[in-house]
Amino acid sequence: MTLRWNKPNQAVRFDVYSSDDGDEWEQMLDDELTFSYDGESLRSGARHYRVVAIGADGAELDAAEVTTGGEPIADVIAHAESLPPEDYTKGSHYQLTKVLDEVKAQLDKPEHDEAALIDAIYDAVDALVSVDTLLQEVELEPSMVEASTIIWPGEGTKQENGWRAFDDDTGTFPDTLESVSWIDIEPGAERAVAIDAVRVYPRESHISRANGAIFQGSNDDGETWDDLLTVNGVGEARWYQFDLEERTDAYERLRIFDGHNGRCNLAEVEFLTQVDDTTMLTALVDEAAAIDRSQYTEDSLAVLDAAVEHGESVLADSAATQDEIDAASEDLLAAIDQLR
Ligand SMILES: [Ca+2]
Ligand SMILES: [Ca+2]
Repeated sequence: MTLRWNKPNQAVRFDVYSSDDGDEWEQMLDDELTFSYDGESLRSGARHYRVVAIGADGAELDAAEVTTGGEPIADVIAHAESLPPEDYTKGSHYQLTKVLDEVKAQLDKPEHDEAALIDAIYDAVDALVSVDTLLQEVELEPSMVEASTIIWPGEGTKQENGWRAFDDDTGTFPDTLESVSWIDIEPGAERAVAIDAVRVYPRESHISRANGAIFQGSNDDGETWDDLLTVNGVGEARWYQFDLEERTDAYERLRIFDGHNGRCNLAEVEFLTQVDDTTMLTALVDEAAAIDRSQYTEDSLAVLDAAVEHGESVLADSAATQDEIDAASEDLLAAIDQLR
């Protein structure tokens, strides 16, 4: 919240006061030549401000008051509900939906603390975790990487040249001998992995050479290549992340193809793959463990226990797919709902 005002003629200094109730005032600025004041943004309720203009002789020339307020709770709820679930981990978004359900239930009661409910929503929104936290760098080894030529002007090996894009040093970069060149990455059939995003750091002295590099994948030993991404928009010496529109196939071979005389000058490259999202299932297992069992029937607890046991086995299974994880979450959610 920023308060701004104009300078009346003859005013040389300003005082600013704030108050929660309009009766008791606290001085925030004392005799300052400024035309704005940064106050704390309010989540709920109201706060009053009073700006006093002072003349050269120290006399009060003019004063004005304003009242600021937080958003109405309906707007806070609407904003929280408008956040796209796919941008966040399933578990963190589930916690937000639970808070919103609870807030709406409370709002129906005559004696509710609206400020506390608004705080609870803000806290749950703050606690959302970006889905980007599930992106993991694909681990490569020097033996998996090879450039199409040795290092310009005629040094090292093709492997050493290619590895310069993966050596975790933004000061080193592949530099090929030819205007059409490439870097091959061969994770192999067993380690073939689907790609969700690519991060790139350009060569600092030749930044624009990164633009035009084409990331490709092949599953027929390099006979044919699928284009996955063309780098563009790189203009500074920093990391750029390119999120692919959809997850690629799992490729046994990847290639960074440079047909624009950029000499494969990418100082660093990271292939990112999204790991399965177990946050919702984990949250539900924790929620089930915290349930007061004395409140429920043995039959309904038996259903819950079976769903928890299955959920824990899915969490422990490193080969479990996202569909299996989601199905276990739904079962567990239903088992919690059916408690009687
Ligand atoms: Ca790296
Ligand atoms: Ca490097």
